Formats: sequence, C-alpha cells, structure tokens
Amino acid sequence: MKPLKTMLLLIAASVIAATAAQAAPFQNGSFEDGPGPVKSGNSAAWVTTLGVGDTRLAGWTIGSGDIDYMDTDFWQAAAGQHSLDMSGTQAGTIAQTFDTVAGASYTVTFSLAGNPDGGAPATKTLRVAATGGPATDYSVTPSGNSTSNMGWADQTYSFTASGSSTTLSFTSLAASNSGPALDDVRVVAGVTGTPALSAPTLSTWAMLGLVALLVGIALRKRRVTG
Ligand SMILES: [Ca+2]
Ligand SMILES: [Ca+2]
Repeated sequence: MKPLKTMLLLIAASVIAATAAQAAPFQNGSFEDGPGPVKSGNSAAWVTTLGVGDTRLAGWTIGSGDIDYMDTDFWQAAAGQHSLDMSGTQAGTIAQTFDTVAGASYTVTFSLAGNPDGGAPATKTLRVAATGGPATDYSVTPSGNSTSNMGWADQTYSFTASGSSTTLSFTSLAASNSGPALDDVRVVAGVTGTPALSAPTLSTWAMLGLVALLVGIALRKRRVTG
C-alpha cells in the first residue's frame, strides 16, 4: 500500500475513534423523560418516588436516598410538565455523566425552589458538584410559596472540565421528605451561551481540517517529487 494511502486511512481511523469515544451529550435537564405516570383523570398518581438503581429518569442515576418525580398538576414545574423534589422520603442525589472538553469552562443554570408543604427543614439546601469543580450549596426558604406559586428562580454553577467527560450531581441536604425542588438544568460551554454539544463538534471539525491540510501537503509533495 502506498504511504499516502496508508497515512490517510490511519488519519480517518483516528477521527472515527475520537468521535466514537464521546460518552453522551447532556440530556433530559428538564426531567421530562421520566417514569410518568402520564396523568389520566384523577386516578393517576402525581408523584413517583425513585430510589437508588432506578433507571427511569433518562440520563440520570439516583446515587443515594430517593427523590420524588413530580407532575405539574401536583406542583407547578419551572419548565414542561415535570420537576423533582430532591428529598423523596429522604434526602436524595442525582448525577449525570456527559461529554466535555478538558480545560473548557461550563456554566450550569438550573431552576431552584423548595417543597412548599411546610415540612422541616424550613430552609432547604441543594449541593451542586461537578468533576473537578467545587461543591456549592444553594438554599431556599419556601415560606409564602405554594404548589401553584413555587417561586422558581434560576441559579448558576460554573466548572472547568478536567477530562473528556464530567459527572454533574445534585444532592439534597434536607434530611426529611420535604426538600429543595429542581427543574430545567441547562449546561453551556463558556460564558457566551454556546451549547455544550458544539464543543466535541468543533474538535471534530478541527480534526477534519487537519486531515485536509495533511492531504494538501502530501499531494503537493507528490507533485514536487513525482
Ligand atoms: Ca421540567
Ligand atoms: Ca418528598
């Protein structure tokens, strides 16, 4: 096989391998892809408790304790139809691992409220952490709020990726069945609002650009020497 052809095949193989190595894009930040139940009249349950090992919340794992999967007919969601009480019957943790570019900075925006049922503790705290980033606590006191007036407010958390994938986690510190409420998690690269998805796409384009450059050099060399 000619050296040029061999080189091109090796480069093509490396591009394909690099693309395949991506874990998964961030998904289901609004928790709409979950266990339901799809509400049907007054007979359907409006809350489903998810414990460790439950895989029904797409993209997310339940790391400890349990969480309540809420329908907006039980309490108003920040976005879509569903949100979470991060304390199900006890404090819970959820986590998701997704593609990142090592060294790139990311901003996580999420909607935070609190279970308004009046249960203890009065102030509900949610801990947010990402691989290589700081654990940061966010607190909310839902006094005066109700299921139809949740008082959702956006919060932001930033981290710099330490590898090609990052695990983002949310942990309730409310050791009861009444915790911080979470919805509408968004992850963007940098501070300009570029979707996180575009980062691996950019690196793929960069590799394709390198392929074009190397082919150009090889062809030019061929013309000169041939
Ligand atoms: Ca939602
Ligand atoms: Ca609960």
